[in-house]
Amino acid sequence: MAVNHAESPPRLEPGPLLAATHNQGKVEELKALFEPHGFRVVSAIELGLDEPEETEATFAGNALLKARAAMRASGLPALSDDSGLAVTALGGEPGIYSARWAGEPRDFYRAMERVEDALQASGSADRSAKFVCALAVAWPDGLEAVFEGEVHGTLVWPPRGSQGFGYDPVFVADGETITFGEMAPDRKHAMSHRAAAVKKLRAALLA
Ligand code: ITT
Repeated sequence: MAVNHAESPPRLEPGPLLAATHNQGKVEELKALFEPHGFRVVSAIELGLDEPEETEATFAGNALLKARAAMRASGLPALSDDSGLAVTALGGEPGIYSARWAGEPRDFYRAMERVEDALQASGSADRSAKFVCALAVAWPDGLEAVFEGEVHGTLVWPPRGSQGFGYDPVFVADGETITFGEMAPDRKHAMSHRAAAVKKLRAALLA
């Protein structure tokens, strides 16, 4: 899905690209996905930008909010990523609250355990889930665009693997036997929710 708030959004010109995220795992993945196309990804962490409060109710809304805040703080076109794990038997939770389920300071083993406990308590045998990623771009002239990607799979317990970040060690994509946590980064990048969103963004905004 591409929700273009612009009649015809400008092209993204290869060069420096401000990644409006404070999550180092996302920065690494956005680098791997964009740098082969001529971009040099600079993150909000490197620029010391403030982290805005995520007050919207959707992935796309929060992605736009983060891109807008970084664009205003830097004066540069900004790319943000709002993403999360939506578990079918939990009615889509933790969804936009995926980072918040890890508490402060963030502890993703605890977040994965919380998902597993909720699944057990639900009594459901359905362990299906999906990762969702909304990528938003905000330009200094006020134009904006959002692109969403998903990957469907199953949750396993206990967690397996130390690659990736967040909930990767409990997620097995459909058709795979190993978790994203056990998978080489290039292979995850060929099938992930983030890669699906990047593909749509590239088709719309890159020459
Ligand atoms: P920013 O807002 O600064 O970008 P964040 O970590 O707070 O960083 P989100 O609010 O979008 O980002 O939270 C998304 C969470 O969902 C993230 O912290 C991960 O735990 C999880 N997540 C998203 N994509 C993931 C992926 O590819 N693999 C594993 N977990 C992922």
